[in-house]
Amino acid sequence: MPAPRTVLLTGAAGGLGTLMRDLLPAYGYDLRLLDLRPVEGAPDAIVADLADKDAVREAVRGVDAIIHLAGISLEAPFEKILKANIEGTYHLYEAAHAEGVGRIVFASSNHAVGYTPRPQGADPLIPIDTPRRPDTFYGLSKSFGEDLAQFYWDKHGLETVSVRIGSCFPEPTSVRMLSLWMSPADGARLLHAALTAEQVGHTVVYGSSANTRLWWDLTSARALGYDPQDDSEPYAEKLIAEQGELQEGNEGHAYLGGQFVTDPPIWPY
Ligand code: NAI
Ligand code: 15L
Repeated sequence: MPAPRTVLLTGAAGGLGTLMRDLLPAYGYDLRLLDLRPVEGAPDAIVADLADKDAVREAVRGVDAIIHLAGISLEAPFEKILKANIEGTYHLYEAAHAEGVGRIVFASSNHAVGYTPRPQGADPLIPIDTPRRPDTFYGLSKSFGEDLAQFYWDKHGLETVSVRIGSCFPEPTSVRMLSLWMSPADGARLLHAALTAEQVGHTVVYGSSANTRLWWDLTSARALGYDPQDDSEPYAEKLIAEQGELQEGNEGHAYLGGQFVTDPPIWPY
């Protein structure tokens, strides 16, 4: 696939969208922005709900690829998740197929596999083909998104890289995040690799930096050309002094999904 230039970025007003719309233009992308909410500093951004099939179809028309970040990013009642993440992602894939868009990078999440026990001691890294074990309705919607992506590849030849993002924030803020953190700069590197790698079909990758305390296997991400440059380790001493090490026997520390297993943060809207 030739390097895509015009890329639709959904969820552009969100935390990750804001970070990525600052970083991705340096890779040569011309971004078209979409969100349910106005995008600060971007009066040309498309303000639309993924529920609006016609608006979604119009938004994807003429782009080379899509980075799909929009949706509910925490736990919520199933009905809300159904509309935004499940039906919304379906509308995006239908529109992309109808308009001949070749590739989508889908923001999946560690919460699609959140009930996977976290590796301890000499345990091996979690492989990319570990069975999906969603920890919330939110994680379930990401698991659906990965299946949807596989289906559109098998049925229609529409390519996707599903990125099971760990925690992409300017800095890690918890001891768990020392293992899952993806620096914004590595996030942009990974999205660029996912947009430009040859023949991805439907490829699933984990999305994090090259953390010393990594829990998962980055081989499939590296195979796309991703070469992470950051490591959360410089933050470790301070976070561990403040919060203590993760404890055996604490259910909220036992799984990849952390607190989402026991007491998930709730989508506030
Ligand atoms: P966020 O909640 O800050 O941003 C999501 C954006 O989607 C918001 O601006 C919201 O207005 C928009 N949105 C929600 N429903 C919509 C709809 N029906 N139509 C159009 N826009 C809609 O979330 P964040 O952190 O920026 O995450 C972006 C994506 O990455 C999400 O899909 C999230 O599930 C995924 N992700 C993020 C991680 C992270 O560490 N930030 C970790 C794992 C996954
Ligand atoms: C996610 O999937 C969320 O969207 C993000 O806000 C973080 O909570 C992240 O996972 C995480 O597990 O740290």
